[in-house]
Amino acid sequence: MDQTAKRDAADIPALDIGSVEAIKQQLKSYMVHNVGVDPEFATQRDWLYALAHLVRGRLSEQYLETARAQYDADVRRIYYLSMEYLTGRSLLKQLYDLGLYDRVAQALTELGQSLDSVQEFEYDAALGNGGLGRLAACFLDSMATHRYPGFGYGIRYEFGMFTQRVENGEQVEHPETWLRYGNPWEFERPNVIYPVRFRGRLTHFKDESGQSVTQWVDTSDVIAMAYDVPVPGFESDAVVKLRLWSARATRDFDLRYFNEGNYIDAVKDKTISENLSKVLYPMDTTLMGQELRLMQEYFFVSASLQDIIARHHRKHATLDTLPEKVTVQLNDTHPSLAVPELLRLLIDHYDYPFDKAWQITRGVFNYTNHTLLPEALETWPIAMLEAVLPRHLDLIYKINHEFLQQVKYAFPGQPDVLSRMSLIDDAGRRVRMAHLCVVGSRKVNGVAALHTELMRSHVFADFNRLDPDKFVNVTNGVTQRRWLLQANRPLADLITEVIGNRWTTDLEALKDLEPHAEDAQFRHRFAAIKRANKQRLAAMVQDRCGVSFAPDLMFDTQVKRIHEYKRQLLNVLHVITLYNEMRSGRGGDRQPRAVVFGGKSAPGYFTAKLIIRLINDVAAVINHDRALGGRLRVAFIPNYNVSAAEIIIPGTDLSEQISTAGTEASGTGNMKFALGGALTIGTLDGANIEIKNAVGDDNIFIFGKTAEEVGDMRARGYHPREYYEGNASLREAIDMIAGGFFSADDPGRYLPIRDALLSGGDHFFLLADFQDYVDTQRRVEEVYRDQDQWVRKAVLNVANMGMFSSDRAIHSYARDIWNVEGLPR
Ligand code: 4GP
Repeated sequence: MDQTAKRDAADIPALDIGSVEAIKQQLKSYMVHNVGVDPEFATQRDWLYALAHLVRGRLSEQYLETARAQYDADVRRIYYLSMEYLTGRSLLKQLYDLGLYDRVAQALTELGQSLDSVQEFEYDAALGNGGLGRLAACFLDSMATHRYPGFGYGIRYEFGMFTQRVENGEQVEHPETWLRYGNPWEFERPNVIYPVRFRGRLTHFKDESGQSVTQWVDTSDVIAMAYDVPVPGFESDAVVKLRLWSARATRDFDLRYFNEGNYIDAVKDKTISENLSKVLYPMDTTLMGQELRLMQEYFFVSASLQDIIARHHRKHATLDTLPEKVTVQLNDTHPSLAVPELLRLLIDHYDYPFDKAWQITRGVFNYTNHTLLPEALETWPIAMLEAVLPRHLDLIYKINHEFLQQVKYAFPGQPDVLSRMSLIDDAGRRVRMAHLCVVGSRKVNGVAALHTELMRSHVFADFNRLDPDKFVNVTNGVTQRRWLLQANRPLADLITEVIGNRWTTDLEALKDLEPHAEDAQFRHRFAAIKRANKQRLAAMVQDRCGVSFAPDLMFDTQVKRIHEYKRQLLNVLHVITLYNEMRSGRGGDRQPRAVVFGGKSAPGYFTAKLIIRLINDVAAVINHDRALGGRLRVAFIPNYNVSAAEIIIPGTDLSEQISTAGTEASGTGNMKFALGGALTIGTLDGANIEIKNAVGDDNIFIFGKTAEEVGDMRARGYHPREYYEGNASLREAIDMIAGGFFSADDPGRYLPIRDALLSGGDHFFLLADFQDYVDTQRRVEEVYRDQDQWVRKAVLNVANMGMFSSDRAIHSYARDIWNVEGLPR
């Protein structure tokens, strides 16, 4: 090739999308050339695909520019390893990011379409369960916006989070076929493939120089194939790549069987291999310990590390510099096998001696912990590891040996410390993956101040004594682009009109709103926007639940995964109490309210599913009780997901964040609600504490025992029955549930709930916090009745959300953990 031809090939062509007219032409062209449909007969979904492909084309241009700039600057790269990405829909996000929203809306209108309806055809990408998956999505957005050289790795699940339907009041899971029409955002990369090895056995021998060598042989292999999804930043021209792995069989058919005429067996192997990326495990903060899950974890970690190494090696021709040029963030312990996998690749494929390989490995990783619940800390049976990943088990033993030497030296004569810190549990039967992550990482972080403190003082107390500098806090954050700009455009516009738009990339700018809390006209407009958002939510509730909500009611919302520690049941006990008071007139004049619930339960979590059913049963009784005159309404919105959240959160007055203190690592819903102008009723748990500090005690409703008090009660002995016996309204509510008041067709249905509270020990201290919760709800009502005061507080909440941006979180990861800077514009 001559030089001119080379230069020509290197030019990245740019799509013309500068005007409405040009966009219209492009859309028609994409409709014909990519979708293959006559624009005259195209459906709304066809228009969605034409548009998505056009936008993806633009993102691809930007990605290539970003990649070139990063390569040339030889940047230190951030790799985010996560089993989960809860992205939701992407179309509107990309249009806002590229500054194309208005032009595209206009172009579609001129083509006889509407952006609003077209975007409804996009499926939510729900490759995650909840908190940590949504956090990963916000983090990619912030990295792209602030031009950090980030790169995400995960799994392209064919079936993401299940669709939840409510049938007969019960959660029923249906598979989510989000790929049915293809994912218009991804690029398939049949050339980017890596083998991932499983099972087999180890052989040991000495090489010519007398060094002992271990070989992993006779493995069964699966191919990991890449799909790339570009994630743009807001007005940044930078794009972060999310690379998702899909499992392929190494051979499509086993020819041996095929030749014997056994066609079915010939494809069986293929099916088994491809199961690896078939389905997301729908459990959050719980452990399931199944072999397929272990294999998924290893599958994506191995492919990702091979890819990272290949990229580094191409440029640097050595792996000695890996810690200098690469930092890998482990999102929870799910990718913990990355530690022994990197070690293995260095030793087995690049001939590093153990010590040097271990030194490199330890310089690369960092680990984020997302939960302290003991039942959620992953451990894997040694027998399973031995069968599935024998080489990794071998290396884990070596790491452990090395590490325990160091512990012995640091804490001489303390064998109990050794057994507490070991990577292997006391019975010698399981590997503690969190310990593996801590030992293999440079930095370990918690996700809110209290959580990090508890991590240092409890689960990782010994590790903290050994190496206190390793532990840091990075409080979670959320992206204001999705949760304010996109989900709450009227409020975003009002804010921009008043203080300018700096907040879109620097949320601290919201502080300038503070004086406007005193401006009656501003408050009036703010309140009108809330009212319109409530109407939008009411329409959704009507549509999905058949329940009417008048906008004058106080909209009181609890949406999140259903889990005992999050205490949806405490909310239900309050709803029943309110119902009893309204019916009897006992409680005086109460503020009418609409209570919204939403969230999924892990499919095998009996109690959580029973709580969903109870909510629906309670809702049915209350909503049909004419005596109430519509003063109390209750709805459970099925299939809570990112798209539903975008409507529910802006339409809420009161945000329920009521977990038992010391159990919710951070929460991020709490931040999204406050940013949307809701007031919080919450415990001193997770990031609620930091929200309280930011907005001030007068602008949040705090109740309940502190983490310390809960710990003391647990240590002293807690007797929930005393609360039951001593509190008439609590007793009445529990007796109604247990006596079949809400389940006349099956009066004993909720006995397990009473038993869990009264004889089972009430693990999450609902009864201890009940009265304080009820009293605090009364305070909420008093303030709500004074709308002027309420709106003032709501404005102050928004104004003080500056620190809860995922931008701030990413800047602190970059500074305190990654040691990386964003590229200049
Ligand atoms: C969640 C935590 O429960 C939540 O408090 C936190 O805000 C979120 O991670 C992000 O850090 N944990 C999970 C999980 O999602 O699966 O453990």
